[in-house]
Amino acid sequence: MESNSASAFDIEGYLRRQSSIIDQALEMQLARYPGESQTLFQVLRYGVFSGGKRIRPILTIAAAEIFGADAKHILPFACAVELIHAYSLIHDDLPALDNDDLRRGKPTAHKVYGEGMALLAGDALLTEAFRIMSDTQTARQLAPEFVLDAIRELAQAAGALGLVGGQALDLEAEERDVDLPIVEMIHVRKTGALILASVRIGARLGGASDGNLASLSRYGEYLGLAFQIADDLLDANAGVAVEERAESSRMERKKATYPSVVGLVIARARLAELLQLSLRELDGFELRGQPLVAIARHIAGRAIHLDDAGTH
Ligand code: GRG
Repeated sequence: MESNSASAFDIEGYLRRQSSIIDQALEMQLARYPGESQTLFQVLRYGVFSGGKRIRPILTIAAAEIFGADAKHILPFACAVELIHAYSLIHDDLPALDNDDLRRGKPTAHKVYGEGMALLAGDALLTEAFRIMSDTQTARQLAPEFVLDAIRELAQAAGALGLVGGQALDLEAEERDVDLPIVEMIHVRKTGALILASVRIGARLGGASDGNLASLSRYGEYLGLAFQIADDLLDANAGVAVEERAESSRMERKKATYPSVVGLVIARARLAELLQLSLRELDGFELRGQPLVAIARHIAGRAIHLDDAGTH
């Protein structure tokens, strides 16, 4: 039995509505960089408006709304989270890192605009995120200590102990065999840190008590790991054994993934366990926690219900 019910919640509709609100807010935040003027601005927009699901900023808004926050005050911070995500993907796709030609079914930024421009667009997005959060207009709407907390949370998640550190560990792991604790550590930093920060930033800006922040932090931690395991399970192409996935760039580069270390069955069981653990943390929020419940189920659900051939 799942510990929190969200069966009546229309998650598809909710995600659609929220991602359109976030797209509009991103348009507003990036309005100073008109797409047509300078190549750098075109690359920025290419990275941000190319079909991302906006899961992280949606988590930020959903966490803040638990505590009755007005989404319009939270949106700049949600945008900042998405810009960090967009930067990380542009840089991750570069030849020096994952060397990917496609992202969301489209040519990667460096394939379209060249490596130098893609590198600079990532740098600009990273910096822009912090400009947006520290903008005086934005900061005036909220208590200064909340704004500072949000900035620190995002800096921590993006930095050497988060995304960048996780990516560095991942790079080193290509050179050697890795065990499960190492794979988890990479996932927790590379993928989990930003998802955790997305939830914590929303909770902090919403004014969560210490106890509620602790529950939501555990939810974010479980969800962050679940997100990566689900992604790796979905990536284990339909009908092809994990060991044989030659066409996936992650496998070509001998990337450490959860299914490749423990196998599909155990990875799926771990994902189901993480989903239950994350949902348990939301029990106390009752109806107000429904969006977060539904998001966790949405992220984990598709990958848990894959069969061994990788089909639904
Ligand atoms: C380059 C500093 C730096 C970090 C890179 C995020 C990352 C670290 C690498 C990206 C590649 C990868 C496999 C990341 C794991 C996280 C993940 C599954 C990202 C994709 O997230 P989605 O599905 O992306 O939310 P969309 O396309 O919806 O925006």
